[in-house]
Amino acid sequence: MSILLHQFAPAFGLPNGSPFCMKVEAYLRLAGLEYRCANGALPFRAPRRKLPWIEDDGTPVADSSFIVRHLEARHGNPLDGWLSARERATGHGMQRMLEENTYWVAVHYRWVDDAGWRITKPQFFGALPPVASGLVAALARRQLRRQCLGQGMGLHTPEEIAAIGCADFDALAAQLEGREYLLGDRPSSYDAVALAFLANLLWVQVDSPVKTHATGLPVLVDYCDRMMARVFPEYPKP
Ligand SMILES: N[C@@H](CCC(=O)N[C@@H](CS)C(=O)NCC(=O)O)C(=O)O
Repeated sequence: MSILLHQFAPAFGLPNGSPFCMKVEAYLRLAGLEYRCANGALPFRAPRRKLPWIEDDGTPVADSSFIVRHLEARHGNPLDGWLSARERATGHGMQRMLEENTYWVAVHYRWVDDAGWRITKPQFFGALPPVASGLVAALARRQLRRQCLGQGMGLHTPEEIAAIGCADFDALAAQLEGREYLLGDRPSSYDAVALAFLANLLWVQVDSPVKTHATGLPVLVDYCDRMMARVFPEYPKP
């Protein structure tokens, strides 16, 4: 068995600055699958022009959710077999919220907001030679700004974006209240999603009203800290 995970290089003191890449690596670890990382992959070389993607014994699979479904089908499903249809539905809803909505709040704070961009730019582009770095970073920022507008998040005022993000993390906190893992006392694939998005908010140096709000919710902070210690022990809390 040979699983090769193509992803961005680690950033922000996390295994990945992309929550989608970090989700797949967290899933691989939670599921106990052996894998290797091809860090520093380029999105335009990926099968769907986004990261992550994997090669599983040479078979390419793109998109973090399709990757997880593929791994379950090919290597067994040690994480989600215990879930009821209702629990699965809850996990699915939380995942869609984080990936399709909260993600764009994070894009705003990292790529559009000037203060966030000053932190983000060196993390993602600092390894390139200086002239190329400035140019590539500016082009990427313009693309992300356009995507944020096209998706609709970028059309909101800063206050509205903060309210949207805070509401998502309130919902995640309510779901985690009194639980060790997102859906109960055992981990599921949905914990890979929750961990990736929480760590990419709470453990990243980009400040925002959403991060301040989530930092004030002990249920989120505790979950993030204990899941990071369990899944990525080589990455200490900043
Ligand atoms: N639905 C995809 C989303 C992946 C995604 O948005 N990846 C971003 C990084 S977080 C990317 O590769 N962006 C590069 C680009 O759009 O050029 C998944 O779940 O894998």
